[in-house]
Amino acid sequence: MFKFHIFFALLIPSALALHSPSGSNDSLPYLWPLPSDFTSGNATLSVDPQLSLAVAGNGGNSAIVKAAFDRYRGIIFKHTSGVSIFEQIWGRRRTFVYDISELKIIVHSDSEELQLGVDESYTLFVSKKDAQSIIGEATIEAPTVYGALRGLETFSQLCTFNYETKDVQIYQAPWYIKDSPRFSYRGLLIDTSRHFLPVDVIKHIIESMSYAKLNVLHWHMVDEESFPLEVPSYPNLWKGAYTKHERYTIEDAYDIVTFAKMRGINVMAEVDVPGHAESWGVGYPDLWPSPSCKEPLDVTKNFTFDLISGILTDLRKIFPFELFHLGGDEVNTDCWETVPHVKQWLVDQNMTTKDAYKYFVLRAQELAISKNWTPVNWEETFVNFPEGLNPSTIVHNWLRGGICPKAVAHGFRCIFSDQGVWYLDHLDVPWDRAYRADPLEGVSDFSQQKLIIGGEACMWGETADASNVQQTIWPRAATAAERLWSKNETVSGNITVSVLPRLSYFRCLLNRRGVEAAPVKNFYARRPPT
Ligand code: CP6
Repeated sequence: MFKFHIFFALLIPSALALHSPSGSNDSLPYLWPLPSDFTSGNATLSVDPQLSLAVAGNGGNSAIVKAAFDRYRGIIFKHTSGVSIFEQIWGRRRTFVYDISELKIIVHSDSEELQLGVDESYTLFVSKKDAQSIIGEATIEAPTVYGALRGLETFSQLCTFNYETKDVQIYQAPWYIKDSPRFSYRGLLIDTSRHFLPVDVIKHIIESMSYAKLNVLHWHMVDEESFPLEVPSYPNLWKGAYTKHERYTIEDAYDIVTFAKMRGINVMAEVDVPGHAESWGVGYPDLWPSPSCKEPLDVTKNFTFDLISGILTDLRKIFPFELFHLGGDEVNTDCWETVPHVKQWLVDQNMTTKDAYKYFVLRAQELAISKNWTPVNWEETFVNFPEGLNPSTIVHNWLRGGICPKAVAHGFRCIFSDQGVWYLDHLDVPWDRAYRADPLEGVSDFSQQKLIIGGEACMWGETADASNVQQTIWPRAATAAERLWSKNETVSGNITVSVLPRLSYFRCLLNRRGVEAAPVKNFYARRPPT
């Protein structure tokens, strides 16, 4: 009987791990997001806290790889660094012979160019060096440094601290992982207009995004409530900040972009026009059509477009990502018709207010394109004037009803952010509804599917600031992250059994790494009994 139990305790977890890798079992670790292809075994390997890095390939000497290795060493060996107090007090030396003392990272390309569609694939081997294994103990191989970063994240998730033996172990070895993302655009929106987010908070969000393999920070920088950003060409704009302290200098923005690049994350800036821009007029009241009509911005003046051009020129110098978001959502033009000079201009131009809205968006697009940017616009622009938009436009979905199938049928690229599933300020969306969402829903044609570049979870700032932003983002942004990285099949079957334990594990992993992720089944996601 005793033997029987031991036998099953040892056998069952690894058997389950082999046949149902995303299934529920007690044997750790769980990977999030799930790699696209992998096999594992049933060996346990220990990892040397003095783990060293060996690099190879044209890109092996990248500072991005070295810095990432140092960061991940800090994460993996949280418990084993420094002089052991155990040894000091109990006088015993706990000596280990480690299976893995070196991590080899092979990066083929020396290009550190980070743009949409950069190759993020990697392979990761972890095996004991013995007669059976030809290939090294722990090896990441990737075409680019950014693939290597994704591989490092996966490697760190394989490493777990064993509290009995007090060393870091890798279970279920040997591992062979071959991984690449399902979508190239895997975003998270933050909004620094409704509440200011300090630079360190933004960096913490970026760091946590890298744990879930998200790769675009969509920075909705300014809006009607505040304009926190320094624009050197128009220095009065940030008079629209809440206070002198709630501001980002150009250096801050550059710092954030650089911090993100080190983690393989692009920063897409958004300047939302012509609606959502009231705060601009605090510094430049001429942008307001009238004192009682503060948005949409004054469509009649060249000054409006000169200023937008100036912002785009300044931002181009510090945002290398090819995508720039021009907003264009929720434009209510009613008050344009009540301001005499705007009304007269509409008559002179023979334009309706809708024509003028289109004229504004297209002129802003032309400015962005002339500065070598690809414009992204919220879906209302496509709904209102699908024929006018520049063909390079990326349509950004946010309303319910699925605009992406229509946008890609028109030949536009599209980003999925349906508010019914991926709006993080909608606290009543349970994790499984967010998880079931599929950016490709309603698109069956393969060439049209290709135009859906990915999706984005949106953390609007009305109800989130530095005090609660991380616990509102996580864990639900992680559901979007897995749907955007892993194969679509992870959603099939009973996800409460096949996904929930792994998601819960990931949210605790976030907590262990200092990210204030909320419980998966939080109280506000549950309706009170009726
Ligand atoms: N701000 C801007 C917002 C929203 C949008 N644009 C928004 C609208 C509805 C909901 C959440 C956010 N706060 N500029 C829409 C894209 Cl439910």
